[in-house]
Amino acid sequence: MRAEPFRIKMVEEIKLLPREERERLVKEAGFNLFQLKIDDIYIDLLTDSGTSAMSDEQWAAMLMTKQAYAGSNSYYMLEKVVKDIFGFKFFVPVHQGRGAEHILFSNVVKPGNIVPNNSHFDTTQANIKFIGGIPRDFVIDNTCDTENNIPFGGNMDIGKLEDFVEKNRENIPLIMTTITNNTVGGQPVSMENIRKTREVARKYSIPFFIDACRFAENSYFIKTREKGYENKTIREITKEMFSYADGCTFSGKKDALTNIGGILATNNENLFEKIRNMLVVTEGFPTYGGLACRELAAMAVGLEESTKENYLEYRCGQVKYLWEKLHNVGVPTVNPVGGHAVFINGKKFFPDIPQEQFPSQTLAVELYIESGVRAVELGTSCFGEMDEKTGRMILPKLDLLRLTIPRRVYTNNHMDYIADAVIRIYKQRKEIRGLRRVYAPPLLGHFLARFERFS
Ligand code: P70
Repeated sequence: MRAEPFRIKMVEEIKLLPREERERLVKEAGFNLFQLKIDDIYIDLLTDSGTSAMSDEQWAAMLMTKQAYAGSNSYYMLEKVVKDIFGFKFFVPVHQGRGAEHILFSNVVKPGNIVPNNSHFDTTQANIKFIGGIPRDFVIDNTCDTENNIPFGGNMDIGKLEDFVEKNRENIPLIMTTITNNTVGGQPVSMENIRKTREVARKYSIPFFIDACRFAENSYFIKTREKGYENKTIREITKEMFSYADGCTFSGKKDALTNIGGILATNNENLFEKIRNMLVVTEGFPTYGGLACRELAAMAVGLEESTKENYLEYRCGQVKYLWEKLHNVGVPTVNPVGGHAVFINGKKFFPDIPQEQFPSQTLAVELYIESGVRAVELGTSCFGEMDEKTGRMILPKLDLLRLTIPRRVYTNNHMDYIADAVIRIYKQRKEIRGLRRVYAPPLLGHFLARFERFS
């Protein structure tokens, strides 16, 4: 592996609190790590969203752009790169991914409509439900067995999708695909699968949108894992991927290497008009879309940087470095490694903790106490739903802990520290007890949930 394709120009101090402090703080936080303060965290692996280190060129562009309510030059910088990378006819900037989701779904989804996706992520799911729609996942079956080692574990099950679409055509306003598939371990989606999803959408005249948060990492996996793409550039791959879609939602907080921002794009002029009209009411004028102009500039430059192959090789290489350290000693990781994070299978890590007792959330709590590292649960707390009739929880298939690696922020020494801490907990796993959830709001409950420890 090559070393990082950058030098470090500015650093930020991080501190490791004493273990007793960490014990006290996590208890006070209701064993929910979203409630901790950043100063109480040594290494923050909660998310790769909005946590990237920006480049000197991004900071320079932020300073140089002119702030304007209408017609800012950073909008035109962004327009150029968005046209080049995504290729859709129309787009608007939005404050972040969920802003795009809310505007898109408000204009195309009616109460009772069903939206198929390979896997909806939490905000996508919530925004569909918020307006009375029903999100349905069609990810391939065997990806849920985290030992399957399939190169494109994020793929849509095309057969199941087509069966479902055939029976429910009238009730499906759009089909989506999420690249990479965050819910199932950041696994990529193949070009072939995107093309076949498009074919189903075309056959039944349904619009097809891509949730493009991690499009650059997905393109890198296509280049390195899919036959026929090894000699294509990332931009060529990206262009082909988006050529199959009618539009996209995009959170710039991930692959565009910014701290805030997103876009909503479409080829449909009528839809675009509705989007723009709503944008003016809920986000802002179309040349700033809820962002300061400097943030548009950072996103424009970040998008250029995100598609450089040496950057992606470093980025995906660092995630793989951490994954190998854990996988090689038998920690039950999701395999093969995905794009933005190493995922650990909580149910396999703690075989004695029942899923109702939140094994991955338990691991997140233990990891913070052990090492000051904050990871995030993507499992029973994040995706589990309450069955209103029985009052019992509907358990999701997967219960994962995500060690999410911010872009260009931590070194491989940090990765070594994280791996050592996880391995120490793995060795003591028999002694660890699970959690009981005592509070959770109905939508996106994991952000504000509170837990108690079984003693
Ligand atoms: C993450 C964050 C955001 C996201 C996404 C996909 C595939 C849309 C969005 C919304 C959310 C998160 C989760 C746990 C902890 C902190 C943050 N994903 N589609 O980390 O985008 O956040 O810009 O509204 O992954 O995966 P936005």
